[in-house]
Amino acid sequence: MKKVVTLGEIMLRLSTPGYERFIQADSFDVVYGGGEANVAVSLANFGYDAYFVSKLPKNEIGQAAINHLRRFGVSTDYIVRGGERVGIYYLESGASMRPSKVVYDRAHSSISEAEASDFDFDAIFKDADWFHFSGITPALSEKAAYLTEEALKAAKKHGVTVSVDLNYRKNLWSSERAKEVMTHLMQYVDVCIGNEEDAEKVLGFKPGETDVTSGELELAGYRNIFEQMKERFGFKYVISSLRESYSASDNGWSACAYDGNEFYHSRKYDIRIVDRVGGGDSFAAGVIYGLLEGKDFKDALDFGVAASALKHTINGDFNMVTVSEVENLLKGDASGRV
Ligand code: KDG
Repeated sequence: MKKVVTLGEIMLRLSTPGYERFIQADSFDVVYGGGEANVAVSLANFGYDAYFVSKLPKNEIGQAAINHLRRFGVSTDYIVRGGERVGIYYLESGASMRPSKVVYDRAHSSISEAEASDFDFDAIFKDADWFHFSGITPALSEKAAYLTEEALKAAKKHGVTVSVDLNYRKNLWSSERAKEVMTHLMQYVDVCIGNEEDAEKVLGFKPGETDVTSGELELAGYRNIFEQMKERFGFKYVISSLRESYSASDNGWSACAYDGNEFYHSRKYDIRIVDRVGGGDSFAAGVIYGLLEGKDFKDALDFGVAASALKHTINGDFNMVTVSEVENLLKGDASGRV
């Protein structure tokens, strides 16, 4: 079985019930989530040995986060216990023309203050097939950025394929700081994944105008920057998800990718969103699965988009769908509402 490793932070997610506003809610719904943990959950559901590497405090909330990961099949053997706290994020889900809101309370979380020496990266990567990280972890603190680079060095030393989800988070760092840190980390990356704003905010590559022209996305700008990114960083594949927002809850969902030779725009789905958080993570996980299964990059992209279209129908950060559910969607009507 393929062994995939992700590194990052899992947080307690407190969301207002239904579509209530923060100032209106009398209670919160509880789940756990975090970009790289969400990727691990998807990959565990696809049947891989998915390991999530992190640090969580030795208290019941830390244990609850671990239990939550285990419940969905993620291996937690490399999670180190200690430090002060589990990070929290508050979510108010948007609807129609009202966008979602996120408030972070994650300063001094255990992983943001972890030392590289807390982890035995050689043991973690020696038999791994894939390592995935995202722009969220290096944004947490200087220590977390250092830890991420140490993990990347070890992954490369052991010949592990590396993917990144650029995942720009404006509440964690400025675009200038993101560029400084992430540009340096790109030397370790084989597969670069992002969304419409990530390439610009994190690496300084703007796809140009991406507005909707006569119902069609303008894709020439993506091909252009993908060529430049591949040239500059030597990525094997450059990939972006593409969201056409009809409203906060109705979206077109597709992706595009470049392998140095061909540029491909995936199938598109029109989705009515139940919960969009983790949509990008489920997409990254689907692409990773497709590539690890030896699919052509276009099929891997279609698999990622379909997996992610399904995620948008599931409440919470995690994508609990199986390979056959994704394949069934791929066999069905690609233009149908999910
Ligand atoms: O991609 C989804 C993440 O944004 C969500 O799980 C919370 O990890 C999170 C973050 O840092 O925003």
